[in-house]
Amino acid sequence: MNSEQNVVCAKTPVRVRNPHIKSLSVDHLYHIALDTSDINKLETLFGDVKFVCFGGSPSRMEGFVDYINRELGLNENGHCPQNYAAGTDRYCVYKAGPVLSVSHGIGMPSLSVVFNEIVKLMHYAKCRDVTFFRIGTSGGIGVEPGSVVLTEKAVDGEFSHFYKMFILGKRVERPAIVDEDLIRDLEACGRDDDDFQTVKGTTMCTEDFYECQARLDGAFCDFNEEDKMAFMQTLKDHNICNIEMESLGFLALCRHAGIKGAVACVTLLDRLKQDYITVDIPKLKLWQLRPQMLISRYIKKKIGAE
Ligand code: R2B
Ligand code: URA
Repeated sequence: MNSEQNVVCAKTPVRVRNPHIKSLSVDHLYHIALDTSDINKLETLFGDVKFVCFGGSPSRMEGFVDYINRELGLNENGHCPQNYAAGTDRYCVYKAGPVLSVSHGIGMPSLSVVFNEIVKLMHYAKCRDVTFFRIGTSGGIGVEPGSVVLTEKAVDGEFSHFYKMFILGKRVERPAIVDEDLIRDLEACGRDDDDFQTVKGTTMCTEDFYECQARLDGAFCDFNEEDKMAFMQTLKDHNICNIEMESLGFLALCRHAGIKGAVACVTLLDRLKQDYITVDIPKLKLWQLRPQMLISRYIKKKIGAE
């Protein structure tokens, strides 16, 4: 890549792939309770965002913004972080310096709604060079519980890496392509003295937590332990090392939006051994910090705050 191309890449704006947007007098980002009636305000508030970190639960993402504030030496007065989406209880949006911390709820439909609105927000705020992360939880397959898995490949329940949607009655498939450089850089953020391992692997992304993840403890189940273990072996044969519910949509949407993205999830249990999550709350809180630590180290490296 020559230096001119480098300069172009270094100023990549967030684009919205929708020609109709231009004709809206006010765009209502309904599920995050923001709108474009004062577009300058959006730029002032969010124009410096470089990293958007998504995670399932609002309280975890509030905790994450506190953590980033501490790591970057911001908010020294200890003010409560402001939830910019406080006008709704659908999602939360917090900010710490160049980092936006956003909840996405459970599953790809919920993720996709907030993803659309955050991409538009980044566009209206004239953000440039933005990287998206999903920082989440998952069930491991033969991986020590508490490990962090960086998704090298995301597949659905049929081992396909295409995120499928129905648009105007037609099936649309968008590939989930991982940014290998970003994964390599994140892997390099793991340290020898970490008390957990960081591994790269294939993630299976499902439509449901129970039957689709081969659990025997949901309200419905038409298979037995033997069937489940045979399926777990099939997952191992496909090099799948964790299961969760958003990676495929997240990575496909990042690629479709032209935004660099990666998924880092801690494993809460080993699905070869159990279905229910038994880790106690204090340990769960520590484990949930692990992918946050990796992303925070990456962010600090990128902004030269180390
Ligand atoms: C991981 O955990 C959630 C289900 O408990 C889901 O959002 C996911 O991907
Ligand atoms: N999240 C999931 O989707 N599955 C698990 O087993 C644990 C967390």
